[in-house]
Amino acid sequence: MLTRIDHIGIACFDLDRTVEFYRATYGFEVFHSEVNEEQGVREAMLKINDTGDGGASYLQLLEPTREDSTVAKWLAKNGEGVHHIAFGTADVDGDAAAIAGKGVRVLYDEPRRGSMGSRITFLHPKDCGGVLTELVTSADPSAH
Ligand code: CMX
Ligand code: CO
Repeated sequence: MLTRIDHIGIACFDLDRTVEFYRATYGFEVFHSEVNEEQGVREAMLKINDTGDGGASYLQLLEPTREDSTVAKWLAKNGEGVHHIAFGTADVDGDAAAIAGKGVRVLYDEPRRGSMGSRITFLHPKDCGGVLTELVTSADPSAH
């Protein structure tokens, strides 16, 4: 069951400049940052709020680390902006299978590693009304 908005992914050309915009404009601080080479991104997670199921909601600011990454390709076509939304679930495997059964393409056979040790998969934007949609199971069991 999808229980919350885990994060909104925002693509940018310059992560440090974008982090500074969110700090100076809204007062949001970086909760966590990492490089995910498999996804081809350098990212910063800004925690916006804790949620009733013990989880949290974040903004995920994404800068590509290589030209052939999905985010680099998207930025070249669209410029900076909202790249994807992510729903939180205790069971990414079960929810992905159930959604695939409804005819929506799930992009990975098995969930991959996401921010903070989470397990993630994606649904194809062309099957989701133009919205690239991610499913996330947090590494922290108290988040569910
Ligand atoms: N949102 C909405 N539509 C998108 C999109 C996005 N983020 N990315 C691509 N599309 C659309 C394109 O506009 C294009 O539509 P048209 O054919 O109408 O022009 C179509 O999907 C195909 O796009 P493409 O540019 O040819 O790109 P690919 O098919 O090579 O890749 C996708 C698209 C979704 C399979 C790829 O971006 C992907 O695998 N994404 C999942 C992984 C990811 O995004 N990782 C980065 C974030 C990591 C994280 O969150 O931790
Ligand atoms: Co994401």
